[in-house]
Amino acid sequence: SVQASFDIRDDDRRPPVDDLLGIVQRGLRARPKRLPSWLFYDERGSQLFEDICEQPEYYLTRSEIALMDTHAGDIADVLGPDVRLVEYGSGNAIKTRMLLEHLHAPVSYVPVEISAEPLRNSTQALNERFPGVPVQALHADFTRPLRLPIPPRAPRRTVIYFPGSTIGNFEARDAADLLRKMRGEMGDNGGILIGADLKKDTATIEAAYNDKAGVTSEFTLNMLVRLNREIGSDFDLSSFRHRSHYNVMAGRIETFIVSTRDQKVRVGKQQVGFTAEEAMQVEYSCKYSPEDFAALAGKAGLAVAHEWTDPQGMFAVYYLVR
Ligand code: AVJ
Repeated sequence: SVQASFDIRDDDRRPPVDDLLGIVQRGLRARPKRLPSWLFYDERGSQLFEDICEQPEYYLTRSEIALMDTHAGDIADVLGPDVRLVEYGSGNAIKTRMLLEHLHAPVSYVPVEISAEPLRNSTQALNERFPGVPVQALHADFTRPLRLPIPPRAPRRTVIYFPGSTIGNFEARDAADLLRKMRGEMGDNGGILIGADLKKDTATIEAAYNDKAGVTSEFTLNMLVRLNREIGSDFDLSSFRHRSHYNVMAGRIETFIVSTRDQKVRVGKQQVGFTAEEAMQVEYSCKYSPEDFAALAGKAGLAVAHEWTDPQGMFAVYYLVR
């Protein structure tokens, strides 16, 4: 019988998160002020993101799952047998399970994740569900060069899986850089299986980032809760609000934390001033038409070999090759 096996390796070159104060102070000196969106994902923020995925307005997750439900078999046929599957981020792994269920004799599954706890949980769950697939988890920042673990046997190809439209959080230049990095890691015969939200009417997109129940608003403001706890700042939660709007020209959701009054906030030893209605930028979620996405891939030296959409045409998954 096949031995269940999983192992979690630490990449010692992960950037230390202990310079949180420095990162935040730098962002608050910028004009306009801006903070990086990865700051959303502390434990509470990760839970709130999962709650967002359940909101009726947030169509992205449901659409990508519907897409996998319809096309996972076809996708597995395109990837072919003996694939090493490297996933950027390890999320809650529903889509990964749908893919692994159809893959033909996968060589290994390599989740790459910067947060230790989610990585441990998803690694264990996947190993229980697919005891025949060796899991070689990598605790690392996927935006940096990766040292992939040696596979248990020679794969026919390495496929990097990047679902969830996480690529949308990167501005055009950074998105192309990340794809180019993946291109190097997958090798000549490899590929990238990547999910990206499609452009559509403004009302549908804006509703997804302004749900009626206010979960997205809480998710956004939780960033300040986190900073108050972790760097000892004193953001007054009742004096800031969430704002997300769709910039049609740029093709992206732009999310801000808006100060509702003139105020000063202590951040470390500094006092940071906010004027009434001042907007601090915290997230972009870029939307791509299939043509936009092919152009982005082209900038990274990649071509779209296949594309799939869900039955309602809300979301797309692309297979990119050299
Ligand atoms: C996890 C980056 C895909 O941009 O849609 C959801 C994060 N932010 N609601 C997205 C998010 C606000 C999400 N991604």
